[in-house]
Amino acid sequence: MGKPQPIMTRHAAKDYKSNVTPIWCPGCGHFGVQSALFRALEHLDLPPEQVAVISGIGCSSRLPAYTECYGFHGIHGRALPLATGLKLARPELTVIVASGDGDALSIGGNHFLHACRRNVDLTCIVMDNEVYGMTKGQPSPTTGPDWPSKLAPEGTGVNPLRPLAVALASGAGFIARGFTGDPNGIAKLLVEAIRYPGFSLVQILSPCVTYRPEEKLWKQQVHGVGIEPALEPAEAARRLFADDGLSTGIFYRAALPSYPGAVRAGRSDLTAIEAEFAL
Ligand SMILES: Cc1ncc(C[n+]2csc(CCOP(=O)(O)OP(=O)(O)O)c2C)c(N)n1
Ligand code: SF4
Repeated sequence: MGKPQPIMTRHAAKDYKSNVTPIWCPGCGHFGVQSALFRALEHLDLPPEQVAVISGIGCSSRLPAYTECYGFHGIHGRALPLATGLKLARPELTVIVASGDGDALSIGGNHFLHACRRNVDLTCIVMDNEVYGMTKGQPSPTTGPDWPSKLAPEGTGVNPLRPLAVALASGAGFIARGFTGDPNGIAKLLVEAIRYPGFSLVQILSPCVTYRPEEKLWKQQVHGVGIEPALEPAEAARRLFADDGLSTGIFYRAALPSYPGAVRAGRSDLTAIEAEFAL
């Protein structure tokens, strides 16, 4: 028996990296997301031209420019409808949304709900730093009630939204959380999420070292979810409501029919469609 041969991949992580230098602050959590995404794409050996990274506006939303994949740096909060249209028109592409907690859950909150329930085969990454980083530190929907900022010196007094629970209630079938300090762990989550044949949500705790330096402590606080993904929504809901917001892993993976699949199946029976519209 000879030595086991390493599995050769055609694409290496570096092949997905563009020559645009990120302008993120040194130490920003979003660097870890970029690196994890490239590792996941390498693992899946997806040709860069078969991948589209779609974003809105925010520091997190700059990610498409830093990849060699196709991309669209769109309008604040509108990455999901853009990505949905692209996936329906070009179902052969792997479509990934790069978003922030502000982009996905504040201005884009309505689109988030409907992307979850439509179950189009997309992977939505929400880089959650519990702040609007790009516009210099305003509270976002995931900011805790007591965090003092220039806009709300005594805190907003408003309870944070729970993105994973909202996604579950809205019908998403794949729900996970990662931490940017563990790029290998996030890469594994992203591989699973991209393979999932429907809408997959990966919230990634991604510290904003400039406006929320205390988030560097997440490194000591995150912990694995320590249990296999729930298969039923009621069990997933129980876990998500008992969760402290710092556990990482896949919470829920359901077998749901994805929307483009249904559209393709419908399209294939042309005779039936013609008969339906016959005068
Ligand atoms: C229609 C519109 N409203 C507001 C803004 C200003 N704006 C740009 S980015 C942003 C928030 C970004 O926060 P987040 O998505 O959490 O990303 P981060 O910068 O923290 O990565 C806001 C409010 C805008 N560009 N367009
Ligand atoms: S402002 Fe915050 S989110 Fe934006 S690049 Fe700097 S550290 Fe990252």
